[in-house]
Amino acid sequence: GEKVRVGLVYGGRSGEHEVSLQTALAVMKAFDYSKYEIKPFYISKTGEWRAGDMLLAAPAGLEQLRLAGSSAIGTEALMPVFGSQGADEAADAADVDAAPAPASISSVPGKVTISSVSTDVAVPEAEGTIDVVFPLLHGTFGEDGTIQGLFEMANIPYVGAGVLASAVGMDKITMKKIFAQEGLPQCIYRHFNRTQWKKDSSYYIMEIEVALGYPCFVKPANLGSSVGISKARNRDELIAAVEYALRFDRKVIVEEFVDAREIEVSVLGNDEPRASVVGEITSSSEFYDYKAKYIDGKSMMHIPANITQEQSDSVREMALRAFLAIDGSGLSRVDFFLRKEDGQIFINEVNTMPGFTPYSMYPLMWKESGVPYTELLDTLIALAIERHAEKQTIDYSGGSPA
Ligand code: G1L
Repeated sequence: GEKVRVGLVYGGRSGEHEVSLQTALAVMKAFDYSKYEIKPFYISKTGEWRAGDMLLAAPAGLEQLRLAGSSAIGTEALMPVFGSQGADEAADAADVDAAPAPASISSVPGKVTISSVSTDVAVPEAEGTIDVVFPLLHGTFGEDGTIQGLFEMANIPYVGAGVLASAVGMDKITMKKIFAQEGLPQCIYRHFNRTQWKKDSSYYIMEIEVALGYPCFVKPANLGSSVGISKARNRDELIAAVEYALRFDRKVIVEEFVDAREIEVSVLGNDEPRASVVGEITSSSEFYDYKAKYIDGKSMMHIPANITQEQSDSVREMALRAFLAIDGSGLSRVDFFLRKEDGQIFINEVNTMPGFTPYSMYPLMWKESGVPYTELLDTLIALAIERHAEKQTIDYSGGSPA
């Protein structure tokens, strides 16, 4: 039958631009092209979007992914490109007036814009439409959930977490509040915003010293990357660490130091998620930082982790609870600390956009659990389509008569 048309969005303005590109290439190489066609969407570091031609086979290398030959498109252009498949149902469900106006993409030299009246060069509809989109990047606009919101508005199925889980997954403070409400064990922490710190730094310093002690870890609340994180061994270092973290976010979280092993689980599914075997990360660096993770390659993965059956069961159960608590969908990697002194398990974070090359922790834990990379892609796409289909059954009329 017909092949599934998958839009792959990658690049972006974040610091993980290159990681995203490498991941996109790995994903493109792993797809089964007898089942899928891939339409690449590249977002440059300046935030410019480029749409490539539909791919019937994997591209040879990274450079081709930058789509140098294609002209820029405005994000508005994504509405007809992505939205055409959902527009009919949307028009049926909504008032006729509220239905999206038929639109076309027109181009002026160097730029493509969208207009409800056809102007210069119209892109043939069948060329551009896609069935599902794979967003391989962090939020284009700084906070996460933004690109997911764009896909929601265009009514196109997309892989992974929705708006809420994506946003929660990026905010360490909100995430911890949800974990606490779910009764998940966590390390001790304090948090504040820039204004609170400016007004009351001595109060927060005292709180941190009494509740957490030294050393402690100071982090921007925003989990975009590990930039802005530092370890404080005394009051002077704490103040410097907070000021540093405030360069990257307006909210800061300070966590107690836990001498622990780092344990991770992959979760896959929507409302009935499954947990993979448990893995462990060991690092030679002082803490599992950006450099150790991506540059030095000093960290090591151990799958399965060398822990007891009881510990593994407990970690997997907590991972599923955490996933459901943040309203996860598609996938998440859930990270834990296993305290060395007593074996206590603490949840650290849920990552809705984990590393995703075939050599990353998330896919490797599934591989060890019997789900190879290509099957993982199939499952994620099926989950995206299922989730979208379920949403179509929801009554958004506000209860008004038909
Ligand atoms: F689309 C998924 F599956 F939800 C998804 C999205 C993003 C999986 C993994 C990622 N990860 C990344 O995009 C990245 C960490 C490679 C770059 Cl930010």
